[in-house]
Amino acid sequence: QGAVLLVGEPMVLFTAEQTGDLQHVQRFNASIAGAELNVAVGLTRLGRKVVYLTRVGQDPFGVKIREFLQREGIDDSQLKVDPHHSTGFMLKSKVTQGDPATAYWRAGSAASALGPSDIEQVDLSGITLLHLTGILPALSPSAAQVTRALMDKAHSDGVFVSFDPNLRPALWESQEAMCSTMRDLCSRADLVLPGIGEGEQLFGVSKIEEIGQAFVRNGAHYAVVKDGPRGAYATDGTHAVYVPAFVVSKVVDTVGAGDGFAAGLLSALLEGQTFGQAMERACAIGAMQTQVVSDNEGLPSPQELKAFMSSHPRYQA
Ligand code: KDG
Repeated sequence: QGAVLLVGEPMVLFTAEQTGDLQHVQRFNASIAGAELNVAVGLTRLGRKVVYLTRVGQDPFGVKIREFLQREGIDDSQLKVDPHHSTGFMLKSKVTQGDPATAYWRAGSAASALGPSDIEQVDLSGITLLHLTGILPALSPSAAQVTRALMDKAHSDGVFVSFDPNLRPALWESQEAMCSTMRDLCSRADLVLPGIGEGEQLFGVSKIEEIGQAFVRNGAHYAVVKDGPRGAYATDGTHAVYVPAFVVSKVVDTVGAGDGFAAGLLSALLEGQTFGQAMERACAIGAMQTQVVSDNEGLPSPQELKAFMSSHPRYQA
């Protein structure tokens, strides 16, 4: 079984233990975040071999991230310690409804110092799938070069590339720069995983079918469009399938749901499931991840996934 390679920025995440504006919170709980790392955790818990490539600083946060990878069983041989930059971290507010607020300390971080030299030696021979998101190219020009170079290398080595736009306007100097880079990167992926809002921002269309078509016309072979608590839609430009989401009684925190979705989809596709089946698993894990405050603690083992899927109803319009 081939491994999955993910590249991105890991951060220590301090989640508020009390509701309210971040500047007034007195207690925070430390865990680990990072979109690609969340997907890595999800895939590993479902039994895939996963390699995570990044840089961390020579500091306690870097050590904490390495220990986390080891505990989760993620291959850390491509985790480099950069003595000249620090590990990034972030705060997240606690909410009773809606999306939480976040604040980042990641400008000039070790991961933003990733550059072409970090991937020159990377051997893709044991890799089946490369998964990247739009966060990596937002970190710095050199990290954007890494994103493109890895995608090109994957293509020439016959490695399937999946890409989640994961738009983070706060990390870009302008909306135009973000959108043009994203359209270019999305055109280079085999599979893209946008949300509805991302389709609207990148292509100016808002119906789920139109968004799927726009991403395929832009160059991806498959688009799987996420519609949050309602479900997801996949198309290759000719065929299409819509899958309703799983209903949960209460959402605790939406962050990480898209990464859970990606882990579910990719793990199932790698096992040879159809897009329809893979999207069911994706929707289930996305919903499970909304039940916890951490960005990845809701990602299930195969047993937990099975139990969830057999005990939760599906969304009905
Ligand atoms: O998708 C979840 C991520 O947003 C979170 O874990 C932190 O990578 C992160 C980011 O940049 O927001």
